[in-house]
Amino acid sequence: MEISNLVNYENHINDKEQFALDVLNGLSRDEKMLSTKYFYDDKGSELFQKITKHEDYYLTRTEYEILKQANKEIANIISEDEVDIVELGAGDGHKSKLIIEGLLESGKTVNYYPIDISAEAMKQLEEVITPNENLQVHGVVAEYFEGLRYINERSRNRKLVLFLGSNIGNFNRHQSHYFLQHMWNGLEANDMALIGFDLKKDVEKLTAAYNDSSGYTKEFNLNLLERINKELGGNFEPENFQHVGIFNPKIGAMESYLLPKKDQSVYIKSLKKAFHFEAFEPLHLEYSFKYTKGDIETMCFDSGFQVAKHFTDKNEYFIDSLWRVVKA
Ligand code: AVJ
Repeated sequence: MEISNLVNYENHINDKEQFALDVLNGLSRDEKMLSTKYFYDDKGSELFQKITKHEDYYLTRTEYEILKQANKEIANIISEDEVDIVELGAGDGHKSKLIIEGLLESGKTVNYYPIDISAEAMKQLEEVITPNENLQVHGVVAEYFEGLRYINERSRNRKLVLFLGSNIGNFNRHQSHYFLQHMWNGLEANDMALIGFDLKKDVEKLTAAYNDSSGYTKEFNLNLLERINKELGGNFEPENFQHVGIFNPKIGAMESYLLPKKDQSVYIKSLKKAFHFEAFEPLHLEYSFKYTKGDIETMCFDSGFQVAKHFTDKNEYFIDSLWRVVKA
C-alpha cells in the first residue's frame, strides 16, 4: 500500500512545542486539565488496544458486531459502483475491513484512504487490510482535516467518511458541531458518513468500562504523566496519583481524573516551571460523551446531514449512524 506522510520533521518540532504549550496552559488553570489528544503515543496506543479487547470495555466488540450485520445494507444504500472510503483515526482497521468487504462483495470498486496521526498504527493497518484488483489502499499519516484536504484533491468518486468507535465522544457539543460542519464543508451533496456513537445506558455498565478490572484504563491515564516526563522532562511520580472514572449525568459524559494522593510539586524542565498539586485537587483528563438517539438526530440535522439509517445492537448499547450530505 502507498503511504503519504504529511507529518514532516519541521511539523514534528512544532508538535512538541504545541504539547509543551498545551501542558502549560492545562496545568495553569484553576481546574487543572490535560488534552486527550496526547494519550496516543506508542505506549498509549498499545494500552488503548488492550482496553478495546477487555471484557469490561463493551464499545469495540459491540460496534464490531453491529458492522458485521450492517455491512451488506450499507453497501446497498450506496448506489455508485466506485466508492472512496475516508477513515478519520483508522486505528487497526478490523472494523473498517467489514465495511470494505461489504462493498467489495456487492461488486463495487473501493479506494480506501485511512487517515491516522500515528505512523505506527498505519503499519498495523497494512497487515489487516490488503489491496487487490478492486481495492486500492492509500494511507495518509496526518491530522484529520489536513488528511481530508489532501484526499479531496485526489478523490473524484462518491465518498463515505468513517468516524467510528465513538471517537466523536471526546468532543463536547460545540466541538462536535464545529467538527461535523468542517467535515460537511469538505464533502459533496449525497456523500455519506458513518459515525459511531456510544449510547446512554446503565451507569454501572458505563463505570465498569472506564475502570476495567485489569487496570489498563488507569495505566492509560497515568501514561500521559509518563509522556510528559519523557518528552518534556517532567518529574511526575505516577504512583502518587489515583485514577477516577465517573459518569456525570448533567452533561451525559464519562469523565476521567487523576487525583494527587498528597500535596506535591512537579517540575517540568522544558517549561522551566513547577506546578503545585494539592492533595485530591482534580486533574481532568477526558470526557467520553454518551448519546440518545434524539441527540444523534439533532446533531445530524444541525450540521447539514440527513439520517439514512441507524444501525444498533440487540442491547442498544451503541449506534453506527449512516448520514447523507444535504446541500441546497
Ligand atoms: C477512543 C475516545 C472512544 O472515550 O471510550 C477508552 C478512549 N478512554 N477508555 C473512549 C478511552 C478510556 C475512547 N475513545
